[in-house]
Amino acid sequence: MTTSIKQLPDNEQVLSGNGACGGCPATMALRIVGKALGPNAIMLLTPACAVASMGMTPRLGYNWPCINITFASAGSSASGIIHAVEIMKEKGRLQGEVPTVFSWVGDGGTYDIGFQALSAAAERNENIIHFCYNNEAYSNTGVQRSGATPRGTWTTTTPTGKRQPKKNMARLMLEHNIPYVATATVAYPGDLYDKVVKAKSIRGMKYIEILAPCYLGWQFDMPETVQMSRMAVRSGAWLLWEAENGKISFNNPTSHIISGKKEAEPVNEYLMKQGRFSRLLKGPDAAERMAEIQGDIDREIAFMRERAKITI
Ligand SMILES: Cc1ncc(C[n+]2csc(CCOP(=O)(O)OP(=O)(O)O)c2C)c(N)n1
Ligand code: SF4
Ligand SMILES: [Mg+2]
Repeated sequence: MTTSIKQLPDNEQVLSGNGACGGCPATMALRIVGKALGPNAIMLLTPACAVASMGMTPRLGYNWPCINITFASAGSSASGIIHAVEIMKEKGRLQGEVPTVFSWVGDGGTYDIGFQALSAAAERNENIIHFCYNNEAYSNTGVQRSGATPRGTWTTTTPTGKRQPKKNMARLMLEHNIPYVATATVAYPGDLYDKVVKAKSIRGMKYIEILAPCYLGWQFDMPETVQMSRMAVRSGAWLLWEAENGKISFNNPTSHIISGKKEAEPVNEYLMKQGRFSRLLKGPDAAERMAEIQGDIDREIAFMRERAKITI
């Protein structure tokens, strides 16, 4: 049974007065992650909105020891920290439980700039959790395209809409044969919470990616953040799944789409709600480009349906 929002614990690791935009989906997700991890954790951050949001020393918006590192080095820095704390524990220089070491990194820092170190940490099966909060762009620097930006999206570096499909980072992490990979999003907080609790209990490398619809980059009204997250899942543009030791299972409502019990909603309504697609959808080739986006989604659903049958 998925934990309900009412059952989430009261502890808060994200403090009030931090500098995130009101209603920021990444911060919303971090609150839930904090409830699952608790206070005994060390957080690593690469340059991103999450860093700009945390405030200026000596004030801090997050209730953990936080380390700001370079864009490229989340995987290697987190590896160093977990080795250090585990050795301290071994030598009796650390009392109590070894803290959870986790990276909180955007899609730019995960898909693109930090990929090499992350892939290497996964191959070494380091005992860390890498979270990617995916707002599908480099938001903190004014919305540039990333490897996570879907086809058709306007960004400042794709003014006529990105021509290429996004890559599937969670699937790439799965192919590293690590013990746990999961996807989540803010409209399903219990699902995210349960996945983080599970990840915390597993030794080795864990990767959790959270779709975070950012009103600023996606250009919709901020109160619709959760609705946008829900529409992404219902249209199949974002699939909720997890893989323990390579075995994939799907979570509701994605499981109904994968099993064929329910059809994914057509993507049009989801796209039309977002200003980042508006130029595209008003153009002369709108129907063709919308069909391309729908094609990307249908292909991914079909692929995951088949991929889930393979256990490595
Ligand atoms: C090597 C390097 N290149 C570029 C930058 C500038 N920069 C700071 S934050 C940022 C965007 C980060 O994007 P993402 O990781 O997706 O996080 P988001 O801003 O969307 O939260 C960029 C490009 C940097 N700090 N270091
Ligand atoms: S720009 Fe988007 S991701 Fe960044 S703080 Fe604002 S709402 Fe959050
Ligand atoms: Mg981003």
